[in-house]
Amino acid sequence: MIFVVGHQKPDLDSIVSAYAWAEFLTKTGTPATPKIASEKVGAAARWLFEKYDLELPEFIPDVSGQEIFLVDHTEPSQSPVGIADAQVRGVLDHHPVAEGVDYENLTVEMIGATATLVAEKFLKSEVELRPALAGILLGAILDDTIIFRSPTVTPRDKEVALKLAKIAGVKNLQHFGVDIFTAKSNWNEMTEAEMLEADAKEWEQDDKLIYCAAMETVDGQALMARSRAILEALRAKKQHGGYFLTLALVVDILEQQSWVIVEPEQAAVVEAILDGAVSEEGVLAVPSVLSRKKQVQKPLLDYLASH
Ligand SMILES: [Mn+2]
Repeated sequence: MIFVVGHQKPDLDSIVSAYAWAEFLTKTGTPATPKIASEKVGAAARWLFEKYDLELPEFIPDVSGQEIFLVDHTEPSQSPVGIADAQVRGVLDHHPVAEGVDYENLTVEMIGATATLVAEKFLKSEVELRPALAGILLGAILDDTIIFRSPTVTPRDKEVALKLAKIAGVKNLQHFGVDIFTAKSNWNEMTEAEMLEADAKEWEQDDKLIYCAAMETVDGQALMARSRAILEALRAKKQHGGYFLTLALVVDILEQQSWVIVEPEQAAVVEAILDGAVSEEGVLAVPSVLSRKKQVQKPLLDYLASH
């Protein structure tokens, strides 16, 4: 039995790709079971699987001694616990391959979602792609590409998405995408401290530790009405976590409008990499910033390396 599993911060792409790829492997003669590398599953995944009446994969606490197939990452630090003692039988991913890994049967393509790769495997084969599976694969593509708005999207993702929509009977991709992001935008159920933990990345440059939370929403105004409380949570996080800088990127995916929330005392660092001035309330509107990786992480670390 092969376990198909994604990374430890399981997003839709990671969970859905594992689910669908395990089905493909099983139907082509290699028994496989999907797993999730975290106990915490986001609201969007719960919503999507429920919509299609599918059962979410179970949590696998440790993959030591198991045969596994990795999806949506290669970075060992993101892999399930026990990865060093597992046999990796293959990889499907759309991120640059991590340095130093040497996995067999590696398929990595720079497209918008791993789910696109998985869907293509079905579409190019004789294996039946049932409507529910097409539905969750489509959902993962729409989520990972921010409904085709992310700079990472390619024509292949769109082409595959249209085919999946036909199979799943989805008439309006935009509406389906908004439904997913609405399911994900359960910020009103969270405290500001919880909001900072939901989708966070940590980076380090010259011993300076940075914490950057991202919050995607379909109602930026409602979320930004809480910016003062978010700023307080950022201050507390910085103090307790020993960070050089803590910041939050709020993205309204419908209006394609973003904001950075940061302590006004740290305005200089943010203003060095993004246009505009941080307000006294610690807010900077950044209309064209949709990608934390490309538009915040890289310029910020480059800036800190040279200052
Ligand atoms: Mn992905």
